[in-house]
Amino acid sequence: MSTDPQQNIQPTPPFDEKNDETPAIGGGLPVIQFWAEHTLNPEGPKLWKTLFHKSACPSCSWGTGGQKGGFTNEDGETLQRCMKSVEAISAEIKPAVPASVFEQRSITELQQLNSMECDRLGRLSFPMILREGKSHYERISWEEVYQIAETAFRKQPERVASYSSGRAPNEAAYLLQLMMRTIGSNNLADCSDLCHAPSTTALYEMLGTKTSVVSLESLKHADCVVLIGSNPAYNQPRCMNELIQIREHGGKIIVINPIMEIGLVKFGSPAFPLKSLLTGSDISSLYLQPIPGSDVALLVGIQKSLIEQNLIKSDYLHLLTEGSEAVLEQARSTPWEMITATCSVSRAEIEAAATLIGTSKGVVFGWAMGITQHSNSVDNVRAIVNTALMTGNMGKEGAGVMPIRGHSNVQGFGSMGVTVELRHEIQQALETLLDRPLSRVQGYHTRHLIEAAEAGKVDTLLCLGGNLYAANPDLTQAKRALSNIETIIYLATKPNLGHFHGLAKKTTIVLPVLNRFEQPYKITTESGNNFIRLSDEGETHLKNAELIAEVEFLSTLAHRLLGDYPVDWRELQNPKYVRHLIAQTIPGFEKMATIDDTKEEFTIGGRILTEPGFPTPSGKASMFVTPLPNLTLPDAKDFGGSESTQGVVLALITGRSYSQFNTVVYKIGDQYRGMPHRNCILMNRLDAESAGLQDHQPVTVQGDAGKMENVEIIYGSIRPGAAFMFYPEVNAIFKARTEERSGTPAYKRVPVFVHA
Ligand SMILES: Nc1nc2c(c(=O)[nH]1)N[C@H]1C(S)=C(S)[C@@H](COP(=O)(O)OP(=O)(O)OC[C@H]3O[C@@H](n4cnc5c(=O)[nH]c(N)nc54)[C@H](O)[C@@H]3O)O[C@H]1N2
Ligand SMILES: Nc1nc2c(c(=O)[nH]1)N[C@H]1C(S)=C(S)[C@@H](COP(=O)(O)OP(=O)(O)OC[C@H]3O[C@@H](n4cnc5c(=O)[nH]c(N)nc54)[C@H](O)[C@@H]3O)O[C@H]1N2
Ligand code: SF4
Ligand SMILES: [Mo]
Repeated sequence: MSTDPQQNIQPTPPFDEKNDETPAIGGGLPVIQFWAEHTLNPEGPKLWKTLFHKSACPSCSWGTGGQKGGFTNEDGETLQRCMKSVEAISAEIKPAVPASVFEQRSITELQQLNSMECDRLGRLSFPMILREGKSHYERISWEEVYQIAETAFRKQPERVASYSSGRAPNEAAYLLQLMMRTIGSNNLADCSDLCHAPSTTALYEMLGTKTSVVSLESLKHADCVVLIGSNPAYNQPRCMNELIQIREHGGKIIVINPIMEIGLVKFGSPAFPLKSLLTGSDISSLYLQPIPGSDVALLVGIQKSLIEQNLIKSDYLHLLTEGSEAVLEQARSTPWEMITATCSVSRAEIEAAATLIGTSKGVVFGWAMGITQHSNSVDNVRAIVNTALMTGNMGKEGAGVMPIRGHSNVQGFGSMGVTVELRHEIQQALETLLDRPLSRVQGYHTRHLIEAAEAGKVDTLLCLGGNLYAANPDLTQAKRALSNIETIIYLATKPNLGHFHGLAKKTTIVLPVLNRFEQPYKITTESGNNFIRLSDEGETHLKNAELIAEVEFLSTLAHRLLGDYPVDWRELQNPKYVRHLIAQTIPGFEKMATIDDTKEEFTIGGRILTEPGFPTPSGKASMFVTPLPNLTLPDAKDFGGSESTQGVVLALITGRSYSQFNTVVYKIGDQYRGMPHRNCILMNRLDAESAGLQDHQPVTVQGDAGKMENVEIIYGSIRPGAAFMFYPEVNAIFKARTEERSGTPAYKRVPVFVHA
């Protein structure tokens, strides 16, 4: 390992096997090619118009666009629009699905479509219904939609539920929870339950806040970033610009990830065409590749080394935290052998990471699904926060903890109260607004919703976007659960697997909605960096279509159910009035009341911590001991394999390809991991060879709920013992093991048996 501070500490990450297909850098020219293909073709003008529209990028939570223009980030910097945004917009400006598709194709035929084929059908443009016993979706009038919805929502409140996905605006999110809570239901399941819920849980109990404490501006001041279980080169590409600049200023990036993601080693960014695009900029200074699910061990190792190197900020801990002694004692007393045996990263590498963290002026810790989608995910987040606190990296510029969020408004949904863990202050404010106590019955998060539905406890489900069916583990169970619900109403922009497989017992309705940049009025969204963006009015390219704004649908339904009491639901058809209620009831959102006049986009009050102190009752942060996980895998015979079956049991990571957005696949392959199609498994050569398997061989991947056949082995830069496959397809083969407190499934450590 190099000790020159300007150099990468390693020449290459430990497991960096390239295959024939993998490029030398992430990003780079293919990105420009993609832009050219999309903007120079016949849809080009429509695409440019949307890119320049003053609206927030619909894709990821990093946040781009809004009032300062489609290419501007929250720091006012331009050229901040990435090709993932183009990919998402391009999918939205497609023509409508011809009515004949639903007239001619039965539900059985529609069920043959894969994710990409569903999306490519086009935009939904009229309301439709699949009636009990019928074989086809048929067109339905809005009046009948409302009649059915009204009847369905008049069931016992505990038997009514919603699920949502973070693309709709804040105003729709707020209305959804207000309507649900007013009718007496707390069943507000949300995609964040499958995503960053463990971050929310741990951050709230430790720091008294539920989101990132770092603003984009503050991130720029960091001289070290620890990026754990997050792949922004694929999923938040503009975050890469920040990492590039931090490196250029002499800062360090530590990546912790079982897969060597090429874009996290070197990334060519179009924002820096001369210095970065072609050759790529260095990203990782140090790349650690632990066993999936072992991050707590690695972080405790870093803590141990910080203690040994005398790099702990004892005064800070004494003044600003509670519980540090037990945490330090755990690190001191955990033997190195146990740490390195659990995470399989060498002591030297762990010590190198600790030195960088402990000697930097400001460290930001960023993480995503590699941390949250584990059965010990809350401990994972706790261990990150503990490490940040021990080194005094909280409550100052250029330091802190930064969960890197998912959908473009998923954080907004949480802020608006779409959660089963409502903050006490918001509950009280809502009770004052509604002039009645809210129900105290514990609501269903997403996994509890599936279990309750399976047990026949749910009559009505409203899905505000998303794909509840395909996002869940064990698709057979998901299908069965949804088929026990009497009425399901989907609000969506595009058809997806859920509309054809997630069918209700009696009535399934699919309603076409306007997307982010087509709304007839201004709407707001919240980025992962706690910044509120205002999107201008827009229009849809779909002529004679019956698209509805989510806000209009929800307020109309609420008005039919509840009339003018306790709020005038009809007036809430205008999002401007919803913003007044938000300002009145959600802490930190006071500026929402005037945003229509001022057009001032803003950072939510109380979220960014740049001064010592925490928004907890004591003003101190709480630290918690994080037990090391026990990471055994089942035996081949537990999967029904015989002694003679050639195969290997691995910890399977399930996640995103370069060309998909969650359950929606845009392109078949993953060019940066060298995986040519969807039915591949990325494996380390050593694992394959140990089982007598080889590159490109078709194998069976067996989970505890099913198997996938003819899966092609692809050798790649993944550590031994781990493998990687694409979701949502792989969700067919494993059952949900979830983290207890947050309910988030362990999608990143799925035991599988890979055999010939
Ligand atoms: N283009 C695009 N953008 C997206 C999305 C998309 O699908 N497409 N999805 C959005 C959503 S909802 C979300 S939540 C985010 C997801 O963004 P990410 O969390 O970045 O995405 P994932 O592919 O799930 O996995 C992240 C990384 O975790 C690593 N990992 C897996 N297991 C472990 C582990 O045990 N420890 C460590 N340290 N690392 C591990 C994987 O190798 C992978 O590189 O992106 C958002 N943005
Ligand atoms: N195995 C495995 N499973 C996973 C994950 C994993 O890493 N591995 N990740 C999990 C994570 S992090 C998440 S967040 C979930 C994602 O779960 P979801 O959020 O439920 O799924 P999406 O695929 O994002 O939903 C896509 C659909 O949203 C609809 N949509 C898009 N834009 C709009 C809009 O503006 N308004 C409305 N009303 N609808 C819209 C479209 O119909 C589109 O088909 O999946 C989870 N499942
Ligand atoms: S990084 Fe995310 S928010 Fe920014 S342009 Fe790309 S997809 Fe949109
Ligand atoms: Mo997510």
